[in-house]
Amino acid sequence: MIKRRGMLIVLEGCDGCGKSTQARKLVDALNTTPREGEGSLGGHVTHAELWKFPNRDTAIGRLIDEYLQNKCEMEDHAIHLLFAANRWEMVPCLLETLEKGISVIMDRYAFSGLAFSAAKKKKLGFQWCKIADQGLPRPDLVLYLSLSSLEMEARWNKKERDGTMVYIRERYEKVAFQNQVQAEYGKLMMGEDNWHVIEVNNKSIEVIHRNLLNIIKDNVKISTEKVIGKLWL
Ligand code: Z5A
Ligand code: MG
Repeated sequence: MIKRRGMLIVLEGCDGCGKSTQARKLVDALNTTPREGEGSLGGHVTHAELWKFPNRDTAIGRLIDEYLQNKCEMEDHAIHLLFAANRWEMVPCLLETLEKGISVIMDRYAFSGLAFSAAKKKKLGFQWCKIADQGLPRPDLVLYLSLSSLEMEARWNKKERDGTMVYIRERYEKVAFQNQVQAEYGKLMMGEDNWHVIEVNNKSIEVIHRNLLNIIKDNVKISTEKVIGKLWL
């Protein structure tokens, strides 16, 4: 019998497009989907965990949190490298989790790192931004939630974090900047076979959820048989 690993599934998109909402629902769905029979994933996914970047619980993550909340300033290259370090510090645990056959639903990953840094006015350079994340585990799927700027701004005041609603406006929550971020995401997805763009304007949470779950179901068998790849290598 083939030993299957877990899937690495990343949710990306602009601020407030519904990543955290959908990530939580996907984990719940994967953990309660019947293993066999109708509607099952054919026994390919054993269990799923929810991960999030930035991971604000580590020492590096706490620095990032202060920066995002405008409690401190940081040079653009330095904060970019901290975001990347915050991912690298979790890699051993991530690989171990996937090897155990547990899937990871990842709420933001290296693509946020690149899109947000490259969108800054004092451009850091797209290629320079890529280097710090090169070699990270490559996601099997990147689910990109595409939301218009108008709807995006309306949602900024009602965000969920760790199960509670928060009402803080963070550093990057400005429409012009988010439009530039979306343009950088556009460059990132070009030519990639693991990206799926999901239009979420005026769609209910439930409709989007079913859409995402179907994409996962279509890819689960093939992904869990493959060796995990390395990002941008
Ligand atoms: N950042 C970076 O610069 N470099 C990096 O390497 C990384 C990140 C990893 C913090 O991220 C910032 O860090 C982020 C990028 C930067 N800055 N910005 N902008 P974060 O992930 O912690 O960001 P956040 O503050 O939690 O926001 P968010 O994650 O972008 O929001 P979301 O998760 O996409 O949305 P949500 O919380 O699920 O939903 C927002 C609201 O909309 C909420 O009230 C929902 O109930 C509602 N919602 C959700 N779906 C729907 C639908 N379908 N219809 C109507 N309403 C909906
Ligand atoms: Mg979120």
